[in-house]
Amino acid sequence: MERTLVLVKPDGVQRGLIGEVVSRLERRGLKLAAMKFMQMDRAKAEEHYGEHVDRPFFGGLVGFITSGPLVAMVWEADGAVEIVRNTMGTTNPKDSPLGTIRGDLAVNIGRNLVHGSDSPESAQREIALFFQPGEILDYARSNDSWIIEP
Ligand code: D4T
Repeated sequence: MERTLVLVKPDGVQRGLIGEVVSRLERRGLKLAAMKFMQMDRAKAEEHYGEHVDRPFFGGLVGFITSGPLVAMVWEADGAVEIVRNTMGTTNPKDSPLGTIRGDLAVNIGRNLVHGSDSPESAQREIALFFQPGEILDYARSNDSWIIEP
């Protein structure tokens, strides 16, 4: 089953939106496989956002993501990467449709509440940055056949 990394960033924690984000992903039908409340250090943040190292917003981004606790999670579904990104909306909340997390709850690209991996390959790399293999749980969900056609 495809897995993706989701972060509720420090702005989401400070604004009391952890439950809202988790609830939207649960209600969508995604399955939670791992969850951790933690603060990222600078080295992990620079690795996580390594693709943006030459962009002008890199310093601000690393400063922001390390500024307070965040929630890191692994969610599963067939097509989890795409489903999570659709649920979150576009990177810039001002362009994000109503009904998405960012479209409903955010206004600024530098405070866009959540992160979701952008490909299955990024997801594997990012999940390994936050979780040991043994922290990702495989379990049966009793209502699976009401969410996924067997
Ligand atoms: P994240 O990684 O936070 O889920 O964002 P996205 O995957 O949707 O978008 P991204 O990698 O292009 O950007 C990473 C992160 O940088 C912030 N950002 C981005 C910013 O502050 N200013 C900018 O101009 C851009 C492009 C927002 C998300």
